[in-house]
Amino acid sequence: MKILPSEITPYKNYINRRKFIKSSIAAGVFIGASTTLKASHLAEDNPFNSQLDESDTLNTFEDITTYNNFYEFGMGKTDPSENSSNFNPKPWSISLEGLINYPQVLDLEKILNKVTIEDRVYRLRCVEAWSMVIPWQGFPLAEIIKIADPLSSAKYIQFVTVFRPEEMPGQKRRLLPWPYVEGLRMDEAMHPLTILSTGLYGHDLLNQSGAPIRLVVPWKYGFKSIKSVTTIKFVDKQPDATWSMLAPSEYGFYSNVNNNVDHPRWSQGTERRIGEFKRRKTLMFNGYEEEVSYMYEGMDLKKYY
Ligand SMILES: Nc1nc2c(c(=O)[nH]1)N[C@H]1C(S)=C(S)[C@@H](COP(=O)(O)O)O[C@H]1N2
Ligand SMILES: [Mo]
Repeated sequence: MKILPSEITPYKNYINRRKFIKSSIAAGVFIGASTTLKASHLAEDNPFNSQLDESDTLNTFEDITTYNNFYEFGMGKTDPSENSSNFNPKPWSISLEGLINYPQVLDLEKILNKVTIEDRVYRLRCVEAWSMVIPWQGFPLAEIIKIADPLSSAKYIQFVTVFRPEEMPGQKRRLLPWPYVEGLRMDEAMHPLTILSTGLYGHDLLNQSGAPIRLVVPWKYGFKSIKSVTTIKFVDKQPDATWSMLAPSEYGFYSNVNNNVDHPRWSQGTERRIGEFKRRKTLMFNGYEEEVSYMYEGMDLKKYY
């Protein structure tokens, strides 16, 4: 798909614009004029983003929207941007199901009226050992969980991607068992770092990025960040997740970024940042260790990979 220049906010303008927007963003990340993010430029009341390395640089809008994994549109990295123009993400609704007090189908518009969109600059680390730094717009998943009001028996959440083979050519082939599904433990789902994203670089998500709404869990391998979510189901047992179902010895349910636990076929010790040539050392929990490691205390992360 061709992106019309008029449709996107060029990332340099985005950064300048963000510099001048203040009160409208509740926990907005303050981004300096340069594209290099320095900890000192980040809002003090947003401790989650202060993990950004001095050496982290935002990936360009171009990189973020033309190098994707979204098998519903094909297996190649440029397939999602090339094959997703027939996907229509509007209107959209999300079905809240399972062990909750308020099962309902919610229009996305209604959801967006109830939440505050925040800026969250996160690293995304793919299990294939490449990574990006992405300025997302979104809101904590916890806000949807509050609306659903889970019963105490709800221990996990399963997420389901829309199934529309007429609009998603990859779904006409058996590349994966469709629809794509993913899951989180309830504490992971409630964690303030976990967001549902509706945009990046100040622009609504393009189809290839998971329009109109996708999960982002920055301390886990990219495949946990399921795209184009239509169903959020609260369950009492660890739910199926597409990649761990397909190849349980390669992809675990937790899939926390862990430089000490290699993929059976390659090392997870280093990664290639898209747009760079040198390899970087992969950080434990993708650099979010301080915020998230407490959830895995006492767990053998080699067993629960
Ligand atoms: N529905 C769906 N969600 C998905 C995928 C997919 O194939 N289908 N790929 C995952 C993988 S492997 C990664 S690395 C991220 C990539 O997100 P990005 O294209 O925004 O970088 O999306 C994840 N979410
Ligand atoms: Mo991935």
